[in-house]
Amino acid sequence: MNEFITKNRSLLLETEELLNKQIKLEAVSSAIYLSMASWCEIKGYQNSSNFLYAHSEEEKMHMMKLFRYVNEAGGHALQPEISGVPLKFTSLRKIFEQILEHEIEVTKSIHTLVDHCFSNKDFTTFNFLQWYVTEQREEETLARRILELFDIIGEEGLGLWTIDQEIGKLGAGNASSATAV
Ligand code: OFO
Repeated sequence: MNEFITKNRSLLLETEELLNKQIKLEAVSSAIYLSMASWCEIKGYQNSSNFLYAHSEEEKMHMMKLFRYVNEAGGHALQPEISGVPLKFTSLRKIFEQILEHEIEVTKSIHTLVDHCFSNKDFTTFNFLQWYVTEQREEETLARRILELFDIIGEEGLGLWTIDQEIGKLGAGNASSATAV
């Protein structure tokens, strides 16, 4: 890094490290959702599969927003290495339970970053991260609403087919709000 950039970098090294960790987490989210989409597709849950393919793309976009921000702020965004992505799943319900658990972890990680930026008076990054705070609230709510479908509709008979249809509708609503961002 040249002297001008070193003197003018606006990111603390610790902040850069945390942002790179977040980049990796978003990349992992994208990879897991892609794997889930594929499993749903071969099992015949076409609407859930479409929902998850779109969700995987969204997570990639979350990763790229962070990636570009780190370099713009004078840091170095690191291409994350990902391994150990699960390829098989036990049920449609289990997939959405795993998604909720995963998103709760992502929210915690974003909050750690926000807290760190506030404590270090990095108000620019703090401000940048507010988008993620709102996004995480929406993603957790969506995963909870999908899980409610399993309890309300039940999985017997045509239950799973109906749940898959409803997931398709929730996904379509979410896609239009995502493009509005
Ligand atoms: Fe759903 O994780 Fe991105 O922000």
